Amino acid sequence: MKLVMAVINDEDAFHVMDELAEKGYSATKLASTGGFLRSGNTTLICGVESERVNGLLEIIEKKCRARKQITSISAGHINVSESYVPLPVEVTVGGATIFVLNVEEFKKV
Ligand code: 2BA
Repeated sequence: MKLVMAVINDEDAFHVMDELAEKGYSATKLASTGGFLRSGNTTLICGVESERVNGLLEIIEKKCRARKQITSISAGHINVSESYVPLPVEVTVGGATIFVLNVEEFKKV
Protein backbone atom coordinates (compact mmCIF):
# COMPACT_ATOMS: atom_id res chain seq x y z
CA MET A 1 0.00 0.00 0.00
CA LYS A 2 1.24 3.49 -0.85
CA LEU A 3 0.13 7.00 -0.01
CA VAL A 4 0.36 9.38 -2.94
CA MET A 5 0.39 13.08 -2.13
CA ALA A 6 0.15 15.37 -5.14
CA VAL A 7 0.31 19.16 -5.07
CA ILE A 8 -1.55 20.35 -8.15
CA ASN A 9 -3.18 23.45 -9.58
CA ASP A 10 -6.70 24.23 -8.33
CA GLU A 11 -7.91 24.39 -11.93
CA ASP A 12 -6.78 20.82 -12.63
CA ALA A 13 -8.12 19.34 -9.40
CA PHE A 14 -11.67 18.57 -10.49
CA HIS A 15 -10.55 16.96 -13.76
CA VAL A 16 -8.11 14.76 -11.85
CA MET A 17 -10.72 13.83 -9.24
CA ASP A 18 -13.32 13.01 -11.88
CA GLU A 19 -11.00 10.57 -13.57
CA LEU A 20 -9.76 9.09 -10.29
CA ALA A 21 -13.36 8.38 -9.24
CA GLU A 22 -14.15 6.96 -12.67
CA LYS A 23 -11.19 4.58 -12.46
CA GLY A 24 -12.00 3.53 -8.87
CA TYR A 25 -9.32 5.42 -6.95
CA SER A 26 -10.14 6.99 -3.57
CA ALA A 27 -8.86 10.50 -2.96
CA THR A 28 -9.11 13.32 -0.46
CA LYS A 29 -8.76 16.90 -1.63
CA LEU A 30 -7.11 19.41 0.67
CA ALA A 31 -6.93 23.16 0.13
CA SER A 32 -3.26 24.09 0.46
CA THR A 33 -0.97 27.08 -0.01
CA GLY A 34 2.38 27.11 -1.78
CA GLY A 35 5.22 28.25 0.45
CA PHE A 36 6.88 30.27 -2.30
CA LEU A 37 4.04 31.98 -4.16
CA ARG A 38 1.78 32.02 -1.08
CA SER A 39 -1.15 31.32 -3.35
CA GLY A 40 -3.73 28.56 -3.20
CA ASN A 41 -3.15 25.13 -4.65
CA THR A 42 -4.66 21.70 -4.09
CA THR A 43 -3.12 18.71 -2.37
CA LEU A 44 -4.64 15.34 -3.14
CA ILE A 45 -3.97 12.41 -0.83
CA CYS A 46 -4.70 8.96 -2.18
CA GLY A 47 -4.19 5.63 -0.47
CA VAL A 48 -3.66 3.03 -3.16
CA GLU A 49 -2.51 -0.57 -3.59
CA SER A 50 1.13 -0.61 -4.74
CA GLU A 51 0.28 -2.23 -8.07
CA ARG A 52 -2.15 0.60 -8.93
CA VAL A 53 0.23 3.50 -8.21
CA ASN A 54 1.41 3.79 -11.81
CA GLY A 55 -2.16 4.09 -13.08
CA LEU A 56 -2.79 6.87 -10.58
CA LEU A 57 0.38 8.73 -11.57
CA GLU A 58 -0.60 8.47 -15.23
CA ILE A 59 -3.93 10.18 -14.52
CA ILE A 60 -2.23 13.01 -12.64
CA GLU A 61 0.34 13.40 -15.40
CA LYS A 62 -2.36 13.45 -18.09
CA LYS A 63 -4.62 15.98 -16.37
CA CYS A 64 -2.15 18.44 -14.82
CA ARG A 65 -0.34 20.98 -16.90
CA ALA A 66 2.45 23.40 -16.07
CA ARG A 67 1.62 27.09 -15.98
CA LYS A 68 3.70 30.22 -15.95
CA GLN A 69 2.98 32.59 -13.11
CA ILE A 70 4.36 36.02 -12.35
CA THR A 71 5.36 36.76 -8.80
CA SER A 72 7.06 39.64 -7.06
CA ILE A 73 8.00 37.47 -4.06
CA SER A 74 11.63 36.76 -4.86
CA ALA A 75 15.20 37.60 -4.12
CA GLY A 76 15.23 39.98 -7.13
CA HIS A 77 14.88 43.63 -6.15
CA ILE A 78 15.94 46.93 -7.64
CA ASN A 79 16.99 49.91 -5.58
CA VAL A 80 14.98 52.94 -6.73
CA SER A 81 16.30 55.95 -4.81
CA GLU A 82 16.91 54.15 -1.52
CA SER A 83 13.65 52.15 -1.55
CA TYR A 84 13.66 48.55 -2.73
CA VAL A 85 11.07 47.62 -5.36
CA PRO A 86 10.36 43.92 -5.89
CA LEU A 87 11.05 42.74 -9.43
CA PRO A 88 8.37 40.66 -11.13
CA VAL A 89 9.71 37.18 -11.76
CA GLU A 90 8.19 34.46 -13.92
CA VAL A 91 8.08 30.96 -12.44
CA THR A 92 6.82 27.72 -13.95
CA VAL A 93 4.39 25.99 -11.60
CA GLY A 94 3.54 22.29 -11.82
CA GLY A 95 1.97 20.18 -13.54
CA ALA A 96 2.22 18.34 -10.24
CA THR A 97 4.60 17.76 -7.36
CA ILE A 98 4.13 14.17 -6.28
CA PHE A 99 5.28 12.23 -3.24
CA VAL A 100 4.82 8.46 -3.02
CA LEU A 101 5.13 7.13 0.54
CA ASN A 102 5.08 3.61 1.95
CA VAL A 103 2.11 2.97 4.21
CA GLU A 104 2.87 0.97 7.35
CA GLU A 105 -0.74 0.30 8.20
CA PHE A 106 -4.11 1.08 6.65
CA LYS A 107 -7.32 0.63 8.59
CA LYS A 108 -10.94 1.63 8.26
CA VAL A 109 -12.95 1.15 11.46
P1 2BA B 1 5.02 27.16 -4.33
O1 2BA B 1 5.87 26.87 -3.15
O2 2BA B 1 4.11 28.34 -4.25
O3 2BA B 1 5.98 27.26 -5.60
C1 2BA B 1 5.49 27.63 -6.87
C2 2BA B 1 6.60 27.59 -7.89
O4 2BA B 1 7.59 28.56 -7.56
C3 2BA B 1 7.35 26.26 -7.94
O5 2BA B 1 6.66 25.36 -8.79
C4 2BA B 1 8.71 26.66 -8.46
O6 2BA B 1 8.70 26.81 -9.88
C5 2BA B 1 8.89 28.06 -7.88
N1 2BA B 1 9.66 28.05 -6.64
C6 2BA B 1 9.34 27.43 -5.48
N2 2BA B 1 10.26 27.67 -4.53
C7 2BA B 1 11.19 28.45 -5.11
C8 2BA B 1 12.40 29.06 -4.65
N3 2BA B 1 12.83 28.90 -3.39
N4 2BA B 1 13.10 29.83 -5.54
C9 2BA B 1 12.67 30.02 -6.80
N5 2BA B 1 11.53 29.49 -7.29
C10 2BA B 1 10.80 28.71 -6.46
P2 2BA B 1 6.67 23.80 -8.46
O7 2BA B 1 8.05 23.34 -8.13
O8 2BA B 1 5.94 23.14 -9.56
O9 2BA B 1 5.82 23.65 -7.11
C11 2BA B 1 4.41 23.85 -7.06
C12 2BA B 1 3.93 23.72 -5.64
O10 2BA B 1 4.20 22.37 -5.18
C13 2BA B 1 4.65 24.60 -4.64
O11 2BA B 1 4.06 25.89 -4.62
C14 2BA B 1 4.45 23.85 -3.32
O12 2BA B 1 3.14 24.07 -2.82
C15 2BA B 1 4.54 22.40 -3.78
N6 2BA B 1 5.90 21.88 -3.63
C16 2BA B 1 6.88 21.88 -4.57
N7 2BA B 1 7.98 21.27 -4.12
C17 2BA B 1 7.69 20.86 -2.86
C18 2BA B 1 8.42 20.17 -1.85
N8 2BA B 1 9.71 19.77 -2.05
N9 2BA B 1 7.80 19.93 -0.67
C19 2BA B 1 6.51 20.31 -0.46
N10 2BA B 1 5.76 20.97 -1.37
C20 2BA B 1 6.35 21.25 -2.54
